[in-house]
Formats: sequence, structure tokens, C-alpha cells
Amino acid sequence: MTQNTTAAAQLHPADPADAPWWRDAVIYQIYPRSWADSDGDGIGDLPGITARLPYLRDLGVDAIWLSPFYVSPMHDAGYDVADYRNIDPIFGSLDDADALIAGAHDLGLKVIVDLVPNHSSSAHEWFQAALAAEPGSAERGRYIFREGKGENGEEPPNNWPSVFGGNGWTRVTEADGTPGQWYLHIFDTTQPDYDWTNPEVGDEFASILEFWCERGVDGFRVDVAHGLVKEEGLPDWDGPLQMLDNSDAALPSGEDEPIRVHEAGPGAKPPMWDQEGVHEIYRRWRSLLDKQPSPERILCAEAWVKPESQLARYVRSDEMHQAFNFDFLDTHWNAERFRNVITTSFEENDAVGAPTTWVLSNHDVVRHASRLGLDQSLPRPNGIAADQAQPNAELGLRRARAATMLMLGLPGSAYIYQGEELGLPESTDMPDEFRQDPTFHRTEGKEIGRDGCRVPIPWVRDAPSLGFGPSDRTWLPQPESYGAYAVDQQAGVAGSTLELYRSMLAARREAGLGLGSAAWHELSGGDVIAFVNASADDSRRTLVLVNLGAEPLVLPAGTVVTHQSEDLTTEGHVPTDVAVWARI
Ligand code: ISL
Repeated sequence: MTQNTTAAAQLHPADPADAPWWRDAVIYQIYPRSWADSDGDGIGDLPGITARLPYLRDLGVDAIWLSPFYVSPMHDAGYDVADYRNIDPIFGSLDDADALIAGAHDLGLKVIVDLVPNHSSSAHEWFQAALAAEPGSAERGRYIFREGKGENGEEPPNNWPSVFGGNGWTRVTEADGTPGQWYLHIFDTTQPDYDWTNPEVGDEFASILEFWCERGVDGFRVDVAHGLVKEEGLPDWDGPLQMLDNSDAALPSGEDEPIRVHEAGPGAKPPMWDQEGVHEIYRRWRSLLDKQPSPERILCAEAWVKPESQLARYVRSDEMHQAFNFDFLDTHWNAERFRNVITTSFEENDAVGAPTTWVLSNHDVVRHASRLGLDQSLPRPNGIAADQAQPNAELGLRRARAATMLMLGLPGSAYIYQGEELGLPESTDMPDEFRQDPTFHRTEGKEIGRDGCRVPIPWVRDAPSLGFGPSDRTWLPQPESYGAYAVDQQAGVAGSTLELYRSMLAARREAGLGLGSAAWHELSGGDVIAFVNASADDSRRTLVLVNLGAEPLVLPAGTVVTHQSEDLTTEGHVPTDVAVWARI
């Protein structure tokens, strides 16, 4: 294992040790409804989060990202915002937000908030004013209102679907009681899309960004960043019109997932996604953020855009700082596919000077501890119900721990979704009456949806609501199995998933893995992923290796393993579905 063998396969150059914080930050996603409940109403809240911030300091993350906490009728769990400058009473108040931000900063944690600029809630005062106003009015001009097709305008203006199922248009009743115009909602009926060609919309969002910067936040995760601008003329789309349209098709070779209704894939571009005009918006926001006092504030794109070369355009030096690498999240348990995704990600992001932003789970996808325990030849399902194929929990967790060790060994930034540090599985036995995801309702249950990854977190096994809050109420039911995953069952227990995350995060920080270079190692190939992460001065070299093969992999003599995702039954042997970090 000499330097020469690895230098030949350089994947990614190191960052300087004084690189800005976001280039290697590990960011923990909090879904406020489900993390910690301070008042016993069964819904998590901001004071609950503030009280438990020390847990995150001890976990060893650098920042938190909070899913929306703004005033909302909660038809899409807060992604339907009625007032961007205030907090929904179920979560607390602006004072609570200030206290949370200050408390996080005191502990050295940065705070990223969610910005939802593609649509508002239908309860937003702008949309209410639009409904009350005439067709063609300035009020309607902030949204996408159009006349319907057909003799009496009874058909929607085009064939665009809602990502959540059904039609993307809803017809309104005009003031005189007659059926009138239609408005576009790429998501739920209660989430009307803004018209970003209207300068008023851009100015309003610039002001919202400034509002939150003044309150001290360190960045924004930008919801549906690929959707704000629509193709001129709103032409029909001849690609997939439903989430499941092509998901039972054979997976094309070299690709893990079919292109979904919320994605722009290679080839013909859907008229609602990844339009060139979005980049101008992000350049404006970047220059607005760059004018703020230090430290640097960031933008992170939630953009379901393929291929990676196209996604990298969101993180050019005058646009966003980060973009979630959903190709990595969508990679099935296959070493070659992982190697390809890693290679391409570095190539494309390095070409624009951006870090790669790794992610395995979030509030929209089946948790990776369950996802990786499903049949890997099938596409990723949108939720799992009790009467569907169940994940193999043991296998899923084993692979999830290895996948996370791979992710945290890679240079760049990484996002962790609440509960994954506990190895938490998806809830797969939730009775339908509890389901709240609009996807479930809009598809009449054909798609299960995302509630299964949003269940309140278990903190204490023998406590009401598993320690989520002071009462036994939880807005979604916690599965029986969750008690065993509770924080108090894992803290201080050698080999637990929580302790594994803690030790990986401490070592990652200490060794500066996030700023390191990466080069394929000679053991990489076949069923093995192996690379060397080295510091800029090459004084510290870490081998990151995952064995996806059926046989144990024998490490070269003298390799000092520092971290392992499972016990190595024989020293120097890496069993199936196990990852190691080693000093070389
Ligand atoms: O979650 C999905 C299906 O698995 C995606 O289609 C998702 O809707 C898409 O990634 C956009 O997500 C974001 O915007 C939505 C919101 O429901 C999601 O929670 C959010 O992450 C609308 O605001």
C-alpha cells in the first residue's frame, strides 16, 4: 500500500484546512413535528428541540437543518407555508426560534432553515387575495392562473400532474359563483405554485431571506429548487405523469432508479423541472447572502435533477453552496454502482469547485436502515405498508451502518436524518387511518407515502411516548419495535448504532476526513469499494473500505482498523456488508 498505487487513481483533491465551514459540515436534519415534544400535545416543537440540543453537540454534528416550522395549515406537514415570517403555534413562537438559534450557536452548532419558494399555502394572504380578485389582476399574477381548455374551460390548461397524485390544476369559483380559471399546483391543491416570472415574487423572497439572516440563521435548504421556473407557454409533457408510471419497469443498466414524476432526468426535459431560469434566482440569492456579515451563510438545493453534470450547475461558484446528492441516496446495494456514483459526483462537483453533499435518508424517503433490507433489484418504494414485502431489518441495519461509514468517510458535506443515528427502521405497520401524507390520499392509497419515516423519535424505552414528550401522545403511532432503538438503550453501549455514529463523527472531525482528498485503493473493484482519504499534507491517510461480496475480504498485513461497522469475527477479515476505516 504505497502512496504511488493510490495516487494513480486520484478521485478528488483535498481542501485546505481553513476551508469554509460548509464544505465538510455534517448537518443533522430535524423534522420538528417528530423530534422532541415539550408540551405533551403529541407534536414536536421548538422548545423541545432547544432543550435537547446538547444531544446533538455530543453526537458531534456541525449544524442542524430544520424542516419548516412556519405558520401553516399543515396539509403537507408545513411545506405549505401561510406566513414565512412567523412560527406556527404548534411549534412555538418567534421568541422560541430566537432561543433555539441562540442555544445552538452557544453549543457551536449552526442552524439551517427550510425555504419553500416554489409554492405557498392556499391560506397565504397572497393566494386568498388572488382568489378574491379578478382574472388578469395583479393578485392573480403572483400565481399561475390560466383559462381551462374545452368549450367552457372545463378541462385543465395542460396535462401536468401533481407529484402527489392526480391533476396538477384546480379550478376556482369566481366571485359571481361561476366556474372560473384554473391554478397550477405541482404538489397538493393547497400548495399553489408561484409565478416566478413576476418580479414581486422574487422581491418577496429576497426579503424573506433577509428576515431570517437577521434572526441569525446560517443557511437555507431550498425546497424543490429545480421547480420554480416553468417552461414558457406551459406545454404538455409526454414523460411520466404519475409517481408509479414507470417504477415497475426493469431498471436500466447502470442506473438504479427510474426517473420519477418529481425529477428531471437525462434526455427530454420536463417543462416543470430544471428550467434555465432557476439559476438566475440563485445567483441573486447568493449575492444577497454574500453581502451578509460573516460567517458565511449557505444555500442547499433540494433538486431532483439528473445527470450529475446538470445538478452541478446549481452549485457553480455564484449559485448555491450545496446540492443533495440524491443519486447516492438512490444507489442500490451494489459496489460498482456506488463506485460509479462516487466517481461521477466528484468529477462533476470538482469541475465547478463545489463540495459533494452526501445523503442517505430524509423525511421523503424510506429510511435507509429499511431500504437497504428490501429486494435490491426493485425500485425504491414510496413508503411500505403492512401487506407489502417487508424489509429484512437485520440485513437493512447491517448495510445501513456500512453505508453510513462509507458516506462519512467521503470528503465533502453530509446530511444525517434524525433517528438514523439510532438505526431506526421505517414504520411499516402504520394503520391507514393515521396516514397524513397527501400522497396517500391523492392516490387513494396506491402510494403509501412518507409517514413511515416521520414517526416521533424514541428517546427513553420505559417512558410515555418513548420519551418523545411528557405525555403518551404522538401525532403518528410509534411501532412496538421502536423502544429497543431508544437513545437510552444505546447511549454508552459499545457497538450500538448511536455509539458508532458518535465515534465516526468524532474521528471524521479529528482527522479532517471531510476536507481530505480521495483516491481509489488497489483493493477497490468487484464487490469492494475502497478508497484512501488523505489530508492535504498527506500526513494522515485513512482507508475506507466496504465489502459487499459474499466472502470475507482479507486486509493487507499491518492494516490498523480504527472503526468497523460490525465486529470483525476474525482479525483482518472484513465480512459481508461490513465497512471499516483503517490507518495506512
Ligand atoms: O417525497 C417525494 C416522493 O418521495 C418527492 O416527490 C418530494 O415531493 C419532492 O422531493 C419534493 O420534496 C419537497 O417538497 C415537497 C414536500 O412535500 C417535501 O416534503 C419536500 O421535501 C413539497 O413542498
